[in-house]
Amino acid sequence: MSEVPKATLYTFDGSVWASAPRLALVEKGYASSDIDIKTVDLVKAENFDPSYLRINSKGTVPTLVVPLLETTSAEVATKFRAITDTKAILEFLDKSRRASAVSGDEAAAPAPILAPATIEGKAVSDEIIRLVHDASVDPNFLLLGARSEAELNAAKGGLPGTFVTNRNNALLAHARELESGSASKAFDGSANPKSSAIHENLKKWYANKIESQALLTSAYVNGDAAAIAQLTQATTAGWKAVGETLAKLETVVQGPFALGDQISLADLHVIPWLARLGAVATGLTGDKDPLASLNAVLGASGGKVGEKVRGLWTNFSERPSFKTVYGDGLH
Ligand SMILES: N[C@@H](CCC(=O)N[C@@H](CS)C(=O)NCC(=O)O)C(=O)O
Repeated sequence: MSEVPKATLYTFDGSVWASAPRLALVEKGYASSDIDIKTVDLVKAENFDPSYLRINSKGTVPTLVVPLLETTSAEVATKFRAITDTKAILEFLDKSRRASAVSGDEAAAPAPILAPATIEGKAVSDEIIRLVHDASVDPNFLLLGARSEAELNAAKGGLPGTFVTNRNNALLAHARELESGSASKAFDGSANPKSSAIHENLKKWYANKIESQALLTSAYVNGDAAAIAQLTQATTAGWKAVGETLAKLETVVQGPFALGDQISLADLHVIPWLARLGAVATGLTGDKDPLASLNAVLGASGGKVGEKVRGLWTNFSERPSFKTVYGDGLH
């Protein structure tokens, strides 16, 4: 008997947004055998491999590849669909395990429903998720950003430096490989029009990605003075925006969790965002308490972590899901 096709989660332990489905798997009570987990090492820039871009053309994690149920009969090869957006992945994981019967274990506790139950709740949830995913408060940029030349020099010697350098080298190497190699041939040796189109698309993809990384590359790798000035300005603006977003979150978070007494999908987006910002702030201040560090970093632009958000963090950090994902430290 052939095995039931499983979903695969492409993830990375140090990733902000891949932490959201990892929290969800624990909160929903998924067993480790329910979903295959594959690591895409972002520090080694594995997300830029052509083989990964075929799965997720954005080259980001998380990705959840799910079997399409209607094609699972024995005669038809199973088809798969890739979900490449964190919000959609969490919604899928929430719906797919609504009842304990999924694992065939009737004695297992029923999985909690994490989607908001009311229209008003959904509006609040969507707003919270939109706020923390906004490009102006991108936690990945704030990891790599620097508010001063001194901060940039410290970052160069640490993980951000390795990350920017590895990404740049990987992108240049992939682009070079495409320049030198010809498009793959069809079985009969003739030029395969489909693969040559793929080849051209990949070339464009790498060119665009290199362009989108130009500011970081110029500041970190080339030490370009204008790029450093632009990076420090953008980073200072980013932290100011974080303060403003925290103030908005304070008005929409219900307490003790995002939507009230029960955890919900919104918490699973807020926690990874706060965890990363807390980790970066801890690195900048040397203070072990992530929220105190965050307040210290935000202080310069008048921002702070309010009581509702602090309560959400404190309550959530007691949960087994948090300990599973952040047991080795915040990232
Ligand atoms: N909008 C996407 C963003 C995902 C994302 O930015 N993931 C980061 C890791 S937390 C990533 O893969 N970055 C790699 C890159 O952009 O090269 C989502 O919400 O899923």
